[in-house]
Amino acid sequence: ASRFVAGETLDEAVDIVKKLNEEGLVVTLDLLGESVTTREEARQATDSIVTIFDAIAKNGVNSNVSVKLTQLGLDINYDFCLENMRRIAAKAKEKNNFVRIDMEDSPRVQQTIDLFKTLVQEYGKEHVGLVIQSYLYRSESDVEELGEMGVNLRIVKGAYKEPKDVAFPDKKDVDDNYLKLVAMHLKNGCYTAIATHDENIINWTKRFVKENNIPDDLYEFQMLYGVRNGLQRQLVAEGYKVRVYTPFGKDWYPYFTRRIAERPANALFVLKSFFRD
Ligand code: FMN
Repeated sequence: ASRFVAGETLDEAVDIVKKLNEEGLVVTLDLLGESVTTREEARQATDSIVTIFDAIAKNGVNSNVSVKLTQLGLDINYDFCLENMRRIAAKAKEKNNFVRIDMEDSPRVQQTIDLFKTLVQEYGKEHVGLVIQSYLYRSESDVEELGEMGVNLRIVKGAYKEPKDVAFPDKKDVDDNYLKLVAMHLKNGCYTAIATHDENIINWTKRFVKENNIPDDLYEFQMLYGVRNGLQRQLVAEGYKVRVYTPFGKDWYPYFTRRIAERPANALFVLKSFFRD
């Protein structure tokens, strides 16, 4: 397996989940793939994702699943995508597990939120969660509204190239908004995943939960597989819950491209991974 991807097959990925679990980390598995253009591809992705929940249950590993709606046909047809997501959410519920919908680029945000709300009504907030990006101006009002529903959110900075009429162009504003969104959601008593490798934000969160007596079962840290491995394990040693976002599969290109955009030094690791098997 390469530095950022846990193999091409579900079996390889499950083996990696076992190893991560042994180190005290929990996992969210992600079948690589996005922006599909045919119903056939979207149906296949849906079938494969349903199978992930069976493999998690069968192997008794601690993992949930993250998905992207453009992998499930959002760009083809909203109702078709909703039907695919219903199959996935039903499976998550059947296995008493959880599916989180990743957030993609800004033209898809409204549809993603609408679809998510429908799923929460049908399957319950224990089984479906969403991602909110702190670089978007709209996110504060989204978190306010989603907070009233009491849903589980992962807060991220945002990984897509966005125009400045929708997203803060300055890093400082993105970071400030991140803290604001985390504080809002936790104070609303809602489960919050703090997904970042930014130690300033992580340290701020540690202080915030202590000062505000936020219970341990209301939040977790999340990081990407292969990124800041030492920090992931250090947080586990300190007693925090840490979930590793672990992608697997063949369609790794767009995922790698975003990782290189975030940190050009990652390019070397990506290049090296071409020369391994
Ligand atoms: N970015 C998105 O735009 N949508 C996502 O759904 C998303 N999920 C993420 C999940 C995890 C666990 C992590 C750690 C990051 C995720 N990101 C996502 C990427 C972040 O937006 C960001 O680009 C990346 O974490 C680098 O910024 P950092 O300084 O916060 O680590």
